Amino acid sequence: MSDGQSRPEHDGSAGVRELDALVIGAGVSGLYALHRLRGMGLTVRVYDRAGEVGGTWWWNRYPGARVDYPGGPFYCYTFSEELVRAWDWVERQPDQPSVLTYLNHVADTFDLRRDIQLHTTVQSAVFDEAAQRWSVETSDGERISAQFLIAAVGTLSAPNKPDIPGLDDFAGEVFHTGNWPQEERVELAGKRVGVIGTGSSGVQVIPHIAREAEHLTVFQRTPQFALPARNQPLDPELVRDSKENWGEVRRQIREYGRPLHMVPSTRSVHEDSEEERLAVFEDAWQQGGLALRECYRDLLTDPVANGYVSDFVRAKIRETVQDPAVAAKLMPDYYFATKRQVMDEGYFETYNRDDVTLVDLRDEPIETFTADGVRTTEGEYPLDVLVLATGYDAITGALRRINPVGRDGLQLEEKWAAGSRTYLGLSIVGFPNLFMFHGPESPSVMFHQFYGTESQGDWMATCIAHMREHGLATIEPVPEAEAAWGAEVQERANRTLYPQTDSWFTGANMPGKPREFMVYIGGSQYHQHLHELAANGYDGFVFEPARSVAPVTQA
Ligand code: N01
Repeated sequence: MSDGQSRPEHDGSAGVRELDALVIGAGVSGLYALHRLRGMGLTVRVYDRAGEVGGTWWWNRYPGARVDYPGGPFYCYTFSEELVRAWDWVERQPDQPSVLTYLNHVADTFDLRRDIQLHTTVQSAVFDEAAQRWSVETSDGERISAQFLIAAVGTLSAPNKPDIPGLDDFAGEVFHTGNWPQEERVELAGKRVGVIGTGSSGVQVIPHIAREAEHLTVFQRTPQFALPARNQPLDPELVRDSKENWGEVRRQIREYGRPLHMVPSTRSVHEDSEEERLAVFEDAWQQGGLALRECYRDLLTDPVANGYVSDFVRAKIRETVQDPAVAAKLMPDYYFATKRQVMDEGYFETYNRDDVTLVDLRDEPIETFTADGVRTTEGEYPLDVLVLATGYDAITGALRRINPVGRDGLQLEEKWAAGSRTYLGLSIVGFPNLFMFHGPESPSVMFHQFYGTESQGDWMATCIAHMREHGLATIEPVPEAEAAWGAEVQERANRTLYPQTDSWFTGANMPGKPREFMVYIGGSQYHQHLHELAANGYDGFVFEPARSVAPVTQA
């Protein structure tokens, strides 16, 4: 394709499959990339180690897994009115089986499966400078040469298995929420179950396990400001109106990154008296979902404002949990909402059960696992089953584990050793023709996931079309653009309280990971900027024509 022509898929002489674009991952982004790029005549193939399409929604099938954000009826691709009309969500926060069914429906609607290879892991990817293409090898020994390497690897797909002494000696069953058994049902009745982790996954799974197990012990390191999700059936009128006015709904998603009924307030907490403030908080609490985070404009920027809402939530936890000693262990002390907001359905009530024990690891750290359970500094907890709800090496982990090798043998691990460096969270200096969906320094997890995917995928498609039209073989950002982008991302984050909290947004959940804020705050501006950049000649990128012609710099 470097000469503007697609090559045939197979180069028979060398036994190497030739593609225009190789996509890693068959989740939300990978499916869109395939649909979009194949639609413009490229040869595209998607590889995924999972047994089905769906990405995170295939792996995370633990009891209680559901969209923990009021997405409905908008937890979907937005680009196709036909697709929107053909699908009906029934709940505001669809459960995992529904989302997986939806993604399978998308794969069928656009006939995607014929270009998706499942049960196949991309093991290595090396940029071949002479060929101006990526050389890729998969777990089944296939070799592929692709002009473009598209990482649709997911932001929360590289599970974090903590390094706890003795964990491998534990004789019971161990499950990670992000790698839950696919075929068989996990039988918990009559068993003593331990859960480590109280993030979104832990908070979702804990009430379900408590109802099923003989006894549940929760090992908590950081208490959470979990908010009531208040999931509910969707209002049929809202669904009908949305479908009829999809253009307008899509505009709102593009502008706000979320459904319109969740637009943040423009009011400061300091404009209200204490009584008014508490009434606003109470109203938002009753609405559920993210309403509390959005009810004043300064909750995430002003420590005093954040203190007010933090106190409000702590009081709610105290009201809900009957035993004051247990409630005390559940008091969060970081800035409210500066970890990814957790939504709950009966989480705090779970601690009122006689068959649930809460262990505060700050008071009694784990010494070791044994064959029979866990030993902390204060005692022994016998277990039959352990659930690790310990999260992910987020945003950068999945691509770092593949560790692509760019120009001059530069490994991504080395490039990102001191922190992720990208231009627009899409591309990396030294890694030509590598595009990332939801990479570090993009809005990723802080914007409507499907719209963000479509916007980035459309940008990639437009860029590739531009390259074809002009006979260009490679695209790569220039170092100055990468440095300036990184500075802007940090500067935006530093206007908020987010960087002050240890979270997976900052890499602080993974021992040894460089601390940096990995998300671009200001999603709609990002997407606007992307498309202006494409219209104005790709400022900050350098293109190379096929070998033997001088580079064209557009920085
Ligand atoms: O992971 P987390 P998660 N010893 O990193 C604890 C998305 N999601 O899987 O806070 C003891 O948030 C850790 O403690 P601490 C969503 O974006 C979406 O729950 O680091 N504890 C924390 O309590 C979410 O944010 C949905 O001190 C250890 C927990 O494990 C993201 O995925 C559902 C430990 C990890 O929490 C990740 O959520 C679920 C150790 N060594 C998730 N190591 C839906 O929308 C870690 N912890 C459906």
